[in-house]
Amino acid sequence: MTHIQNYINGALVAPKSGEYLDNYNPAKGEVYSYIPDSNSEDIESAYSAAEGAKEMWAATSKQERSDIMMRLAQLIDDNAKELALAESIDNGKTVKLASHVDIPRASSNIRFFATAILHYASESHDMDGIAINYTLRKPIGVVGCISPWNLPLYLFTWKIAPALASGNCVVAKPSEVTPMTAYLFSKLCIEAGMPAGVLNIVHGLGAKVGAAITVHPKIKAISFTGGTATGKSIAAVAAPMFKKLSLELGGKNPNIIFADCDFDKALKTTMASSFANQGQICLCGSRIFVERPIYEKFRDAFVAKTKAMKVGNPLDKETSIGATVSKEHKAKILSYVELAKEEGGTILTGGKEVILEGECANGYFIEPTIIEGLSFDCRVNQEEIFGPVVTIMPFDTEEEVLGYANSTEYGLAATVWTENITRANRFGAKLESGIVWVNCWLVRDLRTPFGGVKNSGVGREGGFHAFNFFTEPTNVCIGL
Ligand code: TXE
Repeated sequence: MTHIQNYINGALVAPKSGEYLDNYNPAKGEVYSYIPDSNSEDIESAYSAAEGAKEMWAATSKQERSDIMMRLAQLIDDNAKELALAESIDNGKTVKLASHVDIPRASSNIRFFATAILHYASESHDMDGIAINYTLRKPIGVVGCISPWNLPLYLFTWKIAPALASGNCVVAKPSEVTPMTAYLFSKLCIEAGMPAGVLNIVHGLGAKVGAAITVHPKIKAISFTGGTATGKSIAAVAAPMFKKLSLELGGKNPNIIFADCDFDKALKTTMASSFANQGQICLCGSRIFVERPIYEKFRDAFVAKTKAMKVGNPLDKETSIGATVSKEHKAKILSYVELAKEEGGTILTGGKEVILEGECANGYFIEPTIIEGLSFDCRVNQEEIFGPVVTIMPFDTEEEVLGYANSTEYGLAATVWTENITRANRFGAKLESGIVWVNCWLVRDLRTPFGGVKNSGVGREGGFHAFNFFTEPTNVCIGL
């Protein structure tokens, strides 16, 4: 079985401890590879490699940095089939989703920032003959990128691409739950001619390796995507060290469907926004609010389509719901279904684990689940479940549903379905959310600011926002 290696100073190396952790295939519930059980010593050697390369990389022209990254993007495309299969096996998502979303977006991320850097500029301020100011935007130096298990290569590249393009060297830690594609990616970095030390990938446990990055005195910025609780612990360490922090955290996103919506489009898209990636996307709409005149019609159609979804082997092209990512996460999701019953909910469909025949008999599968009859402020409607579980309820007025939508501690993304564009603009502006989709979901322009408010995070990724995070401005004022 594969022993995943760290990627440090341009080479694939074993962890200094020589220790490895089990890496599971969630569709089979079995160990299929091993991941380095790295520690702070591995982080120190990754940091030293990055420190040793940072002057060179910062002095490398934007065009040369872009060229290397474009070669890397092409190598992702050339190896898309192998990467999609690896992502599916490692995460439990369908190979269909990995092929259509995860891997193409990984190369888009690299390509987008490799080209955006060629257009990134700053500003100058003329003081009417007294002085002229110009702003330099210099790379920070060595930065830390920590990414989660739900969209492994997609979110890993989303973080490292702007950091690298803007001239930083990176110490990166993918999730220990899904390390495989970052490992395969490191081999592509070698093939693309990425200079040694520019990108370093250290695998291992968050509390050991992620924490070692966060606390390292010379890693001056941390870009993190993951759970809100983890985000809090990272901030507690990094803030007193005056590190720059980008935190993309959890969500509990409302999907608000007005009676004047395009019914068929709203229903079709709600299937995806509810259950894509087994509901393990921070942007999924897990709280569905439907205006009363169409509530029963929508609810019944939604339940019928959900019952028809196939839970199965993620490698089977007929499968629409794959495995949840781990035994522990499956148990967490099912515990919320039990809580929903205690809080007075009715399970309209799903709610149980699925035991498949054959090679996936020990996998971590859950039925897509719809729950009705809960109050807007119960725990199941306030806490992030991060699984194929949604709640649905009717509403009568805009004010009522706005209160429901804004009632959680989160504010990442919201979806609004209405053909009334005046209402869409008025209502959308009142939502406490970093992203509002109207009559669509997960439509992504990589130039736009991406991130949440409240407990969904701090800062914005995407486009020049990402470059602003990974650079430090210096204002130079020339007296005339
Ligand atoms: O995230 P974690 P997980 C939510 C979702 C999920 C919960 C936990 O609710 O159930 O977060 O998921 C590293 N210092 N989202 O376990 O634990 C860890 O190794 C530094 C939403 O994936 O936050 C991994 O690489 N690093 C989210 C990364 O942090 C630490 C997507 C994320 O791990 C660390 C995924 C520490 N103390 C989960 N502890 C989204 N917004 O997309 C862990 N890590």
